[in-house]
Amino acid sequence: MISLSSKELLETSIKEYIIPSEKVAHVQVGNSLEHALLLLTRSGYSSIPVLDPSFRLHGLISSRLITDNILGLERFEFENLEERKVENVMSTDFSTISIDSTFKEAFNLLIDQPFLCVVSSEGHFEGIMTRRVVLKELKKHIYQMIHSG
Ligand code: 2BA
Repeated sequence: MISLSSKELLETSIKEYIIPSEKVAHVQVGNSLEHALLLLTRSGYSSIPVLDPSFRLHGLISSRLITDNILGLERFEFENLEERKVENVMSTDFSTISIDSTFKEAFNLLIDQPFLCVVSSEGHFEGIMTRRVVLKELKKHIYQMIHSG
């Protein structure tokens, strides 16, 4: 592999670092909190995207948002999990990136978010870019610099 300078790496397209949509665990807008909690628990992820049937991104749902939502005065009201919907609980305040974004843009946003949803100009969900992928790439880059210098 040709080794890139740090500047070149920062300007690289994110295309090759994306986890494609078909490999990303997600829920649908109309799903119940019970379904979302089951999926989050089974997948092991703490937060996942919320999509509609046309694969448009609507928000993010996490175990923390769900447990917060069913927290009563003295106990968790688990009986509410079935009737409450993901779309009323999900968060919508987060950054996304486009398929044409650079590594540098993703890198800066991944300081504050563990993953970024990649959305096309038509609003379609293309996949995610995770902190892990960026850290792995930076590790490779730093090792190459050490061994070449
Ligand atoms: P978390 O679920 O909080 O996971 C934090 C880190 O723990 C992940 O970092 C990964 O290194 C590890 N991890 C957690 N669950 C895992 C699993 N089932 N298999 C393998 N490794 C697991 P990142 O890989 O940087 O991911 C950052 C965040 O991106 C995750 O945070 C999760 O919210 C989301 N994510 C990653 N891959 C996903 C996928 N295939 N589907 C849905 N969400 C995903």
